[in-house]
Amino acid sequence: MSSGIHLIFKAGERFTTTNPANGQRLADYAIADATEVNAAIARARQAQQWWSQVPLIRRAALLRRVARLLNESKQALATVITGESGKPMLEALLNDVLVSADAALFCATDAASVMRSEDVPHHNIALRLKRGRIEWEPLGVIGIIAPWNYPLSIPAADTFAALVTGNSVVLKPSELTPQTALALEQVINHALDEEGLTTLPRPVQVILGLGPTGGQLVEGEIDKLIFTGSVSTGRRVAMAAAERLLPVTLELGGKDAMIVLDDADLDVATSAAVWGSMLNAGQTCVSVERCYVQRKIYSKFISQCVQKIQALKVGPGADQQTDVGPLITQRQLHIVEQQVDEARALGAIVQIGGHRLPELGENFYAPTLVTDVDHTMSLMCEETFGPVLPVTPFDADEDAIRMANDSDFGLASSVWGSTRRAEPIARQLQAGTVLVNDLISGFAVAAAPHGGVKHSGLGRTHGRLGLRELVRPRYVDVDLMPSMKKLWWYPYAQNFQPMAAFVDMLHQPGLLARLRASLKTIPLLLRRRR
Ligand code: TXE
Repeated sequence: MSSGIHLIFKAGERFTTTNPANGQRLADYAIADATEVNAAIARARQAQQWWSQVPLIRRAALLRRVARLLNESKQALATVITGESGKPMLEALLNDVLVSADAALFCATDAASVMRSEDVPHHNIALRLKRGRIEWEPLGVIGIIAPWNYPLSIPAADTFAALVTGNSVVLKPSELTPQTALALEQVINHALDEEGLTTLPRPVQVILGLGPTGGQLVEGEIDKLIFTGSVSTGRRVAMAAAERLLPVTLELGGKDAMIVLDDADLDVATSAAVWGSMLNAGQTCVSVERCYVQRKIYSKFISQCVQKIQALKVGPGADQQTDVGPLITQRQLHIVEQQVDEARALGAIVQIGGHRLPELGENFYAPTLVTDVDHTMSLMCEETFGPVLPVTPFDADEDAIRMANDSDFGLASSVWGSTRRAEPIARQLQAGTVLVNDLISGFAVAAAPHGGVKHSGLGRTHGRLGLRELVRPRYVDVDLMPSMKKLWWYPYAQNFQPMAAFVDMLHQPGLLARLRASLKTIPLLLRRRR
């Protein structure tokens, strides 16, 4: 094997999923081994042959059906998502089902403009008798490796973009949320049936397994990979992909900064900070991971946030009263706990929370606000992915910009205050998305690109830019004078001077000089005629 990814599974092994809220076993699944992964890729390759021949208008119609089916099955889907991921049902409904349905509709309406071929003008007079066009064609088989935090909307948006552009997909979901991916596959297959597109194999193949199954997908004969997950796994995946020059899009999380200026609406900004840091128990890549508040409003900001955190209802996501659910796994809880404990040991003050909630279940962690933090603490540098809001004051606007940019990550950030002040600050932040007086919602704008800078990743998903990453240009050039030999072909003898005059004719300053030069090209034309 060429990469550093080592396969550790054996044929016949299985894995089990559990409900993060109560630890109950949900289901178990067979792990796809190398043979099965390659068979899925082969099926996707075969499917792509017929799927890419389906006219774009029908592919778009399919995605409209998918949007309708997602809406019709929203309750059932939200139940599956909450069962596997632990998030509150309302979040599953909005941030997974609705975002996915919006993505399907976006692809259905906007793909035509992305796939439309473009005329290429020929400025050089010698090339005028030609017609050039850029045509866009699908890449082939797209491998998608998806995480567990948005188990429907992340793989769904990528899958829809791949399908509408004529690609097929092999999807490897997180081992923590396979049922959600199978439900997505079912919705797509149902829509294909309704649309009368019953040819086998299907254009979306789902393979289940742990990391090594994803590793096998990267090693397989796919044409592009979209990976969403941790920086460390993303780096390994990119190294394996580089071995075979496989193009990759990487979405690797963030350490998203929120800057609150002293002219911000305090009530709105504190509600935003609490929601932005606690949504999905903090397991959101475009969340609030660090908060910088201007000193004049700092103490009021802290006391309002603490009050609002106190009012949050923590519990199982299936309970409609719940605001904050459990963390996905014990492993995730350990990361959060370690970062908070380390910050505390280094002098940070936990204003509220900072402990587990064992009375609710083993994966629950209390919504937490930490002050007196600095950039020597992992809580301020590494992705926490937990219900923790670290807040620190700043004096001048430049200080906030400097601290926000002092990070290896650059996925999303937000600035709060008068637009007059906030917008210029937003433009100086190193991040793929910057929102002014809002947060996270950029992910829900189906037409907006999603992706980061620095260690947050490479490339973009979502929107027209995301669609563009799934097609390749082919330049097609047609000569309209097929019986004419070109002036610049052999033989070269005696052609240098007239050709130099030709270059002058095009590029020498001054009309007269260019006219003079054009006369010197006449021998070239006469010679060619003979
Ligand atoms: O991610 P992994 P994990 C961050 C977050 C979290 C940390 C770890 O900080 O605490 O990552 O989460 C598959 N080859 N994010 O362990 O390992 C794996 O099966 C190919 C940010 O869940 O990156 C799963 O499908 N694939 C993030 C996917 O990669 C491999 C979302 C993600 O798993 C593989 C999730 C391998 N060698 C976590 N090893 C975001 N960007 O939003 C694992 N996988």
